[in-house]
Amino acid sequence: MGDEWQEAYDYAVQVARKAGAEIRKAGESEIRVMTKSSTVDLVTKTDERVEKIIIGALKEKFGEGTHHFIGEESMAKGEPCILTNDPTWIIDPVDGTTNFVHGFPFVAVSIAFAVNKELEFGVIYSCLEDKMYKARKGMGAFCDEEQIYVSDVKDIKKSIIISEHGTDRSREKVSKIFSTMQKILCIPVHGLRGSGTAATNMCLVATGAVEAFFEIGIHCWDIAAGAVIVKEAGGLLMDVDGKPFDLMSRRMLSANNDIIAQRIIKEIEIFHVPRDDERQEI
Ligand code: LIP
Repeated sequence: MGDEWQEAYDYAVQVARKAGAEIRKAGESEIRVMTKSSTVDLVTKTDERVEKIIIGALKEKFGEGTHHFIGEESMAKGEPCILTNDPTWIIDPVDGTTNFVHGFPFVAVSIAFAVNKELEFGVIYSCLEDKMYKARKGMGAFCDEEQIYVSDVKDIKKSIIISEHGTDRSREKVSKIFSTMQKILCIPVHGLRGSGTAATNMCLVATGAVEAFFEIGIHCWDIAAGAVIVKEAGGLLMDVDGKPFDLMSRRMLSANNDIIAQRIIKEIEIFHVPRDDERQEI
């Protein structure tokens, strides 16, 4: 693809850093909390305001008509979540909203860019840590200009695995999530972790801090940028049943290698979640 999207990539980094500064500033004042799909699926005025800042900056730079936008908060208001062949920005303005509300120090701005349904680049700014992760297809993954690589661990018993419990609190799903976590913990692995933000979790895979992260229930905007960063750091992505990665499926396993990935898949108890691109009741 050459340098066709280099300007967009560089600009996405600038916009992510600006959005992160807005989040830090907002965190110093009263945060007004609202809810979406459940009482624990939180959203704040900051999520909505920062998404408007990001999309506004991108529209100003690249025009209103040609580029499309999939943003978490726009989707929450009922906009269709359909990935077409058009240049498309996939945005989570505040990944880790619950962390943001509680002052738990992992909150990320996640911006990805796809053309012809192929992810071209991803940018994740962990704004409370002030760490800028980025990757462009075929050009490596970086954290603050230092190239990053996944772990070389192949023995699951020497791994740390990340999973999250998400926002669904139905007993059926919670029991499957925790039964899966129990089986993985008792392999045994060195540890189970979760930062509370999928984007940050994927950066932890990409830096080799952990060997894998999987989750059922995330959305395309949580993982699109992280997918590029993990792949460009030498990792791999797949569906939680081992089939090919499907950005809109709301299921994802990212790992440092296939040995670790296949061992985890054996333990995952899968439950249904509607796809991001299925018609949803508003
Ligand atoms: C979060 C995801 C995380 C998931 C949380 C939440 P948000 O995204 O990044 O993986 O477990 O439930 O969905 O809502 O903070 O942007």
